[in-house]
Amino acid sequence: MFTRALVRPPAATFAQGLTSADLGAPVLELALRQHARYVAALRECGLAITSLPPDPAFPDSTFVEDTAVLVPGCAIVTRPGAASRAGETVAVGAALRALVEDVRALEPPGTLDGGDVCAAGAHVFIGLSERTNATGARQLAGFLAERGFTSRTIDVHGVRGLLHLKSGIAWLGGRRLLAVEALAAHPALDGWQVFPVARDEEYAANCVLLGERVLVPAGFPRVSATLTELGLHPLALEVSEFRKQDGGLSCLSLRF
Ligand code: CIR
Repeated sequence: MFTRALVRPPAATFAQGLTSADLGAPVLELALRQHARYVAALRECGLAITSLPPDPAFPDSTFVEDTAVLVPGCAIVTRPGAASRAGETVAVGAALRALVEDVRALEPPGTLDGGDVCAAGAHVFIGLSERTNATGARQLAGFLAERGFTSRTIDVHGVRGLLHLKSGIAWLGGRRLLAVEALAAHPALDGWQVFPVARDEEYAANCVLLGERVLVPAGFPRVSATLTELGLHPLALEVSEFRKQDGGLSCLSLRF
């Protein structure tokens, strides 16, 4: 179980970040309120919070998940695939060095966004995407193997609506996964118990398991019902302003 989370509230420039969603411009005040509630929920789940100051030089810097991958005792600072986000790793790397014993870093020409990394116990699924290339995935797999984790890649290029692997898949404990239809039958998921997410609830495939609780976006009753049937406790959070910027629940924190 995680004991800590690193977060970074949205900066004044948040609306200038990257997005492919056609949902309108985010409202900063509302994003800040939603972020504060998200952080409170992490606290309610028992996590100690490290909050970095917002940085207006990086409009997407609230999506901290993309800048590092954490496993017990080790952090791997990524090389985010979008040029405008590359510098976000400086502050996150510095913060992690104060909190984690062993901090590694990916190297060029590897690129990888943490949103492409879905840890499922001792196994890790790594998405190959517009942000994560094969070199970055291979480097990460090497670091993970040193720590005893197995891994497998899943190519999500061309999967409609998926910026990252974790936009379409989440670990629910044990051998259980939540997955959008386009990924549910992927060979990498053979041997896993996959709970499919209906087309109109795909955004909720990105949820965050914290012990028996699961942070889920508000407004997706069937995903919440699936989680409840599995004996989990969904905690619904409003994240409309982050969705407008292609962000899901998981990308707003690094949990370790
Ligand atoms: C981006 O395009 O990089 C941001 N606007 C959204 C990043 C979302 N990250 C994530 O889902 N892990």
